[in-house]
Amino acid sequence: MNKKAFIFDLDGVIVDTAKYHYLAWQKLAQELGIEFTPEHNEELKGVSRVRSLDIILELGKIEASQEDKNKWLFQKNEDYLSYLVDIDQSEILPGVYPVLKYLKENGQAIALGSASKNARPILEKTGIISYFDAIVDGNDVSNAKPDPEVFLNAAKLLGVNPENSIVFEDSVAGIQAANTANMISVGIGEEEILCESQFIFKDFTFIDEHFIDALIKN
Ligand code: B16
Ligand code: MG
Repeated sequence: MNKKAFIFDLDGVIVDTAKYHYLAWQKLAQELGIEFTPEHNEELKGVSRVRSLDIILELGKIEASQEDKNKWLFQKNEDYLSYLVDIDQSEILPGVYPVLKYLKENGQAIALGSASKNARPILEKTGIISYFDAIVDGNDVSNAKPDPEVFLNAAKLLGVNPENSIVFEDSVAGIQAANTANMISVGIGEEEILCESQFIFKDFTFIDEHFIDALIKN
């Protein structure tokens, strides 16, 4: 049997926590008097917390001390975590669960490849952590997406070559990371934004078993 590595990004792919990141960043931006729109937020998807703050401060042309930055990073994360208190499996995006189940039933290797340092509690709360044979998150990497480190580590942990790995991603930085890693990139979201991905689907409800079978066989 062909064994491939299926690597899932978290925010915006498995769960819709991207909206909570947005709300938490927007609150901080407002407090700092910076205009922060959903368009700006696209640039933050898949990007580390530290880099996200820098992007927002650049937007507002604000130069800050490390002390202030640490304070704002903490505050943003506290606000973000407050949205996660009550999350459960209803937060899993449509079509994701059947794909995870199908992959498991067909003996495929599954990993998480996320920039988030909050990934594990999210997988636990949504009840799907047992589907993952490996988890690589923001606590495990030194180079953020678009660097391929997170996906290369995930494939390595699964014992599968990058060429036999498939990445599901909703961010431009993540698609670039997958392409650089020499993996198959599957964009989840809008075609205009994720035009660098090899395949693109609006969401997981458009991914059927034939597509998964083809990825496994080829
Ligand atoms: P945290 P992903 C990313 O997760 C988010 O897309 C990005 O917006 C966020 O800044 C980053 O995680 C860090 O998250 O603050 O929880 O450590 O999409 O790579 O799963
Ligand atoms: Mg994402």
